[in-house]
Amino acid sequence: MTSSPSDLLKLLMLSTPVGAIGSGIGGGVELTLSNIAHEMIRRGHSVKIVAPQGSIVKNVPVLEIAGQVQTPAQTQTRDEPIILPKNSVLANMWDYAHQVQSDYDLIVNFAYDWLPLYLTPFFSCPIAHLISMGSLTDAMDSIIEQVATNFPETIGVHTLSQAQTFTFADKCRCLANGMDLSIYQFCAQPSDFLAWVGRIAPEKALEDAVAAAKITGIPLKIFGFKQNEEYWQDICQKYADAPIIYRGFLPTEELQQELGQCRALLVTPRWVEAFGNVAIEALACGVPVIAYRRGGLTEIVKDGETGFLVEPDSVDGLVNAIRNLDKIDRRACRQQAEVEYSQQAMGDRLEYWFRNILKEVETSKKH
Ligand code: HBI
Repeated sequence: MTSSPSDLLKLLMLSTPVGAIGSGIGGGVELTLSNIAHEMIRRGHSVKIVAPQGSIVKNVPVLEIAGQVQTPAQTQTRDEPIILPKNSVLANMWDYAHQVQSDYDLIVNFAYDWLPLYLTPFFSCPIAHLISMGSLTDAMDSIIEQVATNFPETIGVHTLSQAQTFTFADKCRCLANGMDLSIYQFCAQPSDFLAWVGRIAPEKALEDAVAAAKITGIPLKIFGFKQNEEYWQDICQKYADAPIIYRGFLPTEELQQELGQCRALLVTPRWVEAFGNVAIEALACGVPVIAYRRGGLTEIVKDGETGFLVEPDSVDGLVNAIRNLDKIDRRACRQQAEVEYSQQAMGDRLEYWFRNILKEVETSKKH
């Protein structure tokens, strides 16, 4: 049953297959999915989430699917073939979606995986794909391009810089991101800490933030899931005397409590961050963001106003920015989050995207 673009929608949202929602393995996309689900429900749409066993999303029905989790795409080489394990949770999730698709107006895919994109032409229900990372592998690039070409409007991304990592940037719809800012408390008077938040893995270059903490002598609080234990151990060995405190992977409520008290968030990506949820979380608490001038962060941080954009991979650049932090007004940081990244602002962008997809379906039916 398809609805006209202006009605309330029955939405089926399929999560990332790399791990349960709430485990942290899914990184930013876990938060993105939960925020979007909450905002769509607030607007009166009905939402059901399909996700790996053990997934939890507050106040949203989750259908948990068993099966073997998927290899994280960012650990793969560019020419790596598509890998589907036995009893793949990804395949099981999409088998379920195929069975129930006639109960929904739109399926929203949050997985950065080949299968959902390949299956798109075999579904009668329209599918909106929220692509959560930049270009990583040839197989993914070509299947995303195929869907972007054959199903116009259905490829959503977070930022222009993320879209520009693909050759078909013009076919991608930029959505930015957004979150429930009421969870994030503004903190005017910080303690003498710096913060780093994210999956602890090589592409996030935590070592640069640790090096900057060592040089400035300002303790660095590290929050996030230890995705790569060996990488963590290497940093601890190489920077044995750096003032770092590992705080673990905290739920949003606790994270924002500690993050808000920091003087700045350091964001040190080696890769093109599609967006930078952690940067919005920091801004929402009034915490300036010091980030490499690379990827999605360049479209978030207002250099000199809500933080600093520094020369990519330059620890000295980070140190210099840290020494200029008193130039930043913490209220300007909170203000930017409210204007650009509220749940409502994201909800408007999402609804507009969904309605364009459904309009496109209507028009293509007429021809
Ligand atoms: N890898 N295969 C795969 N599928 C995903 O959905 C995925 C991933 N790696 C990382 C990831 N999702 C998220 O952490 C980012 O999209 C934010």
